[in-house]
Amino acid sequence: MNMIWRWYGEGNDSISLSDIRQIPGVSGICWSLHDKVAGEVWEMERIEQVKDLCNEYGFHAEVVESVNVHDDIKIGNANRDHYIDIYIDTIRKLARVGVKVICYNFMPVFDWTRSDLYKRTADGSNALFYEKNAISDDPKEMANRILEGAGTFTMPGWEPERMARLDELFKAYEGVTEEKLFENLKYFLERIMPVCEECDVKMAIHPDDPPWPIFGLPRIIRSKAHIEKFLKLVDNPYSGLTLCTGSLGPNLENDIPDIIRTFHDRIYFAHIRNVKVYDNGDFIETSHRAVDGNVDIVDVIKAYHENGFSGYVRPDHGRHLWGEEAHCRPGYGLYDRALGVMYMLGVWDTLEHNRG
Ligand SMILES: [Mn+2]
Repeated sequence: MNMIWRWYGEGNDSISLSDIRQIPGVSGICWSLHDKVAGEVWEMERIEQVKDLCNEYGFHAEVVESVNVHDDIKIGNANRDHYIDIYIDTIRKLARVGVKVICYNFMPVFDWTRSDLYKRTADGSNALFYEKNAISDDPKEMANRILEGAGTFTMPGWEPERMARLDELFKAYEGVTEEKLFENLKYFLERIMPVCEECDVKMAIHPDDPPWPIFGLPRIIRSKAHIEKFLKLVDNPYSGLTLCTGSLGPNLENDIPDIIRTFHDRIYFAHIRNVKVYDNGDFIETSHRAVDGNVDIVDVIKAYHENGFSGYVRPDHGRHLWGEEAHCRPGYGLYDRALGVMYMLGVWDTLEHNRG
């Protein structure tokens, strides 16, 4: 298990690399050029800057999350080859600084979705919350709420420039069914796979969050059956998974330890987090501890351990603790994610100890 930490970059994160260095067991940084919109060229100089900065603090920079896929590729229109060429250029550049895994998603229009970014919980902490009834039928209202809640931070997947074009985007996705979206994903992967093989960079798709269709848009990576279909779509070891327990978790039919045991050899990046699902289908993000939510995190770690998992792992999100919500990114405070790292390593070390 190669424990890493998602960091948004200098001036764009409340947490510093020197803070992260003090968390036991974190060996690398998961990063991106967050000011780049999908389809934009990544300059070699900027890439090298981040890599050098991470190295300065003793971290590797082998995982990028994300290189976002342009809507034209997901829609499958005439411009897609142009944007795939740019994507290929980015893969090649990232390989030059030693990047091994690129996380991406294939969700139409919206990335992750929540109704409340700072839901107060009984113990006084707060966390990301999804209230089914609060997700209105109007995607613009949803977008405004996320943008207001995020304050001065730009949230990945919720860039104001894209949100301003919502009507246009929804119109462009008309006719893009689940089947069509799978076809467009296949086209994209078939074009980039030769470059991934040549550069030894693995693509790791992130599941849809939440794991069901929203606003009538298709979502194709949200269950064991969808994942199986995806892996067969382009059956190449360079096309694999970012297995996010927090994204699959809100659907209680998803048996996540079973999914890990089934597909472990195609999982290159593990996102680990717990969620508590209420009887009415609402859910809230909780601490990593297994008893605090519906995802059996102990069994998740066991499933990785018994398969000798040597890929990258990160705490996915965390609650906001001890007042840090005043300045941290929603879901990306320091304390709860650091506690999550220690919980995961505690389980892992115990399993290692017992094996010896
Ligand atoms: Mn995730």
